[in-house]
Amino acid sequence: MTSGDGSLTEELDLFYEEVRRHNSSPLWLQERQTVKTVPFLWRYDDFRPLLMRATELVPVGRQAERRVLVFANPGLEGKQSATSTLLANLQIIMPGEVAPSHRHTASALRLIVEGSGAYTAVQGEKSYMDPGDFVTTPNWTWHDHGHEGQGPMVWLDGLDVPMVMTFEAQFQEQYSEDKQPITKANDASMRLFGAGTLRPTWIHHDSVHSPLINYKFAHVYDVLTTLAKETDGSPFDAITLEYTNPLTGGPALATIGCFAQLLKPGQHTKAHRHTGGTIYHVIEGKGYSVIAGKRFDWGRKDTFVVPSWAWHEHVAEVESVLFVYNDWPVLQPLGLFREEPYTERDGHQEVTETFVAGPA
Ligand code: 1HN
Repeated sequence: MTSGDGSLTEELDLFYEEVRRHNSSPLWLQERQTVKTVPFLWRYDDFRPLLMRATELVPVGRQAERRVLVFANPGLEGKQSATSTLLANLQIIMPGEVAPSHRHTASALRLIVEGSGAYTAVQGEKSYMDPGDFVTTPNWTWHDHGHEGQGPMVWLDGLDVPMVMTFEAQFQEQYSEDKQPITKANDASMRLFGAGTLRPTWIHHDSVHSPLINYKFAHVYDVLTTLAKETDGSPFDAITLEYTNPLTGGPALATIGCFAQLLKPGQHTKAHRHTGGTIYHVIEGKGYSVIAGKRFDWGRKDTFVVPSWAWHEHVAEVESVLFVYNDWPVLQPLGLFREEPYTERDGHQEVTETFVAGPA
């Protein structure tokens, strides 16, 4: 029945062509969905010179509202994002510059990398930022940045832009002036809500996000190191603290889970995997992570990605503090969060490859 098979193939081709003309596609021919995000690392030493060159070539203003270099995961061709749902960028601002006020439905966080004297203003409140500070810009809040100090100021931006774009819920508005009016005392939210266990009863905060703008690193580091005297934390995640909304105990940002992780000198966590592509930024320290069998050496200010469902474990050569963020607040209530420990080889992966950082 050779000729019969031939005509069947021809008939199938004709059928597929007709289905395509109907703007449709047969499910049985579609590629099975797999994780496209790859483990990757961007070294700060490679990016600092690029950021400095950008300060000479590109002024911040209404043309380039933010001087930002976006980390593009090579597994996510054309998407220009660190994971499928989150952005990780480095932003640089120089003394005297103002990144003009706007608001958008994407939520943002800043993790300060270098410098001082710059502020972020959010909804009428200014907060000056120092290295290691975690600063929130919840969705649809007016925000602008300005630098009143000396020397370059750099931070890591984390945003849920790809998630918001997937939902096609992107809105953006410019403020009528570069700077929004300041209507509150600097860091007013820190005094009102920073105590965490004591809630100001006369304030009604009508938002799914934390009312706190700046979670100062000095406090976070103090809590981490105090706990480190008593515990190693989780075998998989060491001492990890979540940045929470003090009014609910939930995540600081409704769409982005944010954490600070302390690894003691010599600490080697056990491997596990979970859904939720995760971005790690090294606030301080030195060590390496094994991600899907590949070794990623990291140092201060480097940023790396652990894709969803990738085995990962961390090794600190000296005391290390990592800032960690992912999309768990969206996955969890939808029943999409899963987690699994690595049970072979006493919980440690075999290292089969070493990642070489730097330009292609
Ligand atoms: C944004 O508004 C900022 O406000 C930084 O600093 C990075 C990346 C994509 C979209 C909006 C900022 C951004 C951004």
